[in-house]
Amino acid sequence: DALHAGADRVNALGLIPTPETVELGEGRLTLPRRVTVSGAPSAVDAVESALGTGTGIRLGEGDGALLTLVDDADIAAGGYRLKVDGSGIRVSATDRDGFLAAAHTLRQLFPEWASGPWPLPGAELSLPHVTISDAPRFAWRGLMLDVARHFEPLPALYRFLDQMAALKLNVLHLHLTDDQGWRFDVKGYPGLVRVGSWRTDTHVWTQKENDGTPHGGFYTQDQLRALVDYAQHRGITIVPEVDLPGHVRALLAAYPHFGDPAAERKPVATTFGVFDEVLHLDTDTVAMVEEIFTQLLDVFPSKRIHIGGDECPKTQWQASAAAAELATELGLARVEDLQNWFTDHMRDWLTERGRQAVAWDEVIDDHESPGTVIMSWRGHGPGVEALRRGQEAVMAPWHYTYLDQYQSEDQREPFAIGAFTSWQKVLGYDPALDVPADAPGTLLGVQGQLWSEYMPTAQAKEYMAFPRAAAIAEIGWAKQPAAEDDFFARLVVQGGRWDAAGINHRSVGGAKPWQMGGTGRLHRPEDHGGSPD
Ligand code: NAG
Repeated sequence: DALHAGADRVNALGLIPTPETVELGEGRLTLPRRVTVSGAPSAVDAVESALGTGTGIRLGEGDGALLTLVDDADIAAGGYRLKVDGSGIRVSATDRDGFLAAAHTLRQLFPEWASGPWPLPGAELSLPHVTISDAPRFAWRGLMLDVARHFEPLPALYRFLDQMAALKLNVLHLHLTDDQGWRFDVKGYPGLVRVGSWRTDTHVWTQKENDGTPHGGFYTQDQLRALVDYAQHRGITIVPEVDLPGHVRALLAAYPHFGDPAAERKPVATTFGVFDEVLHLDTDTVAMVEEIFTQLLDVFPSKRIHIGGDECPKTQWQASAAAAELATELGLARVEDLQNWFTDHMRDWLTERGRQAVAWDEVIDDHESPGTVIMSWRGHGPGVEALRRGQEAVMAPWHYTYLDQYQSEDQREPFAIGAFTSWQKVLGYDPALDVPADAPGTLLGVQGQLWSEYMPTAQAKEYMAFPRAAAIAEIGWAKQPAAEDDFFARLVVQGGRWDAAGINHRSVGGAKPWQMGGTGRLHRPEDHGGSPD
């Protein structure tokens, strides 16, 4: 019973992801708004940025530091030790990520309002006496945001990064291009955004017709550089994706000559699904692709760069004399191998520039592409296979990590893509399941996917992201699986933090009436359970 009461007290702190060990004392430490600090400037900078504006805390030099930041080479990469007692706060870590993580834990130990954008005047700021020791399980704890199907305005992206950092999520995979929109401005190819970033309207599945409303938007390279900077400062790597050689209707709407020479020109797609139109991979097209990636590398310093590779139908190539000729020239046995050739070409091209290709798992169907990081989405199996072959893998199986699926079976949920993935289901997923101990590859981590076909606004994306992103963070960070009721208790507290920050999360107590589909086009149809595609 005493054990249980202890666990309840720790759960009530609402720490997410769950730290390795937490020893909770009895007293509390009350802090002034100006906290004296000692430590290396980089550590101080990390802690200050992560504490956020909501606490109202400013760090400064002075006698008798209340906050002591210590460099300790014995602590694991990204990990930290944290002690709060009557005399102050002591944080040890060995790198910037560790100090950032410690500060985010500290922030969660403050009252919920401290997670908001501004301090509560006059309110007391205090912390429980506690000793925490912590380190991440995986290096890649990601979320993918699809800004192609529905454009995400920049301020919403910044808010998103803040929320990721608070949960110790450290990779934002930005899906920048797709059939329905091209969001990355490329010099020398102005049509990509002038034509490719807009569509005339959007298909509304529930009404079986288009909505008559144009949709679009794109980012300039400087806007993205600023975003990358902001993310980097918070320990988050932005991995950009330009999805090729399929999912290219937006590109081909602007530059049809990079597609099948015999195909007719089509507009940016206004419906969703998989389209036959793919790149015709001749020298001109490959030169264009390389130019796009040259500029992409210039904006995104991330070592890992996503080249797409999913859902590339081979029908156009199979019917094309030009594609057959190309395949012969390249010495390929089958015209279908053009995609494999392209994957390896881009992998080598990136390697020569000190980067590394990431691709969706289709690229290892009947093919080896050593050195390419495999993002396992069609299930858990392709990732395990990649690890057996000695490749690196990120687990992103749709059953467990696709956050575009319904999060409850309530018929009033806002319309979603089909299947059902609750936070409990995410929490129950082990990214390392069935990975043989002697598999030569490296399991980098796990990632949640926010495909945005049916998330027209930033609010809608937040609703689908939270709380499930917290479960992604948990399985990516914690070495021990969390019990559902413990995590539930923590999520209740976390919900208060999201409220303070104005995040449109789905409360664990159930969606608010105004978050339900309500009337009209976002209402989930009675009979809807299967995939709309
Ligand atoms: C897949 C597609 C994606 C789509 C999503 C919807 C991948 C890698 N590809 O069909 O374009 O938005 O599922 O859940 O997921």
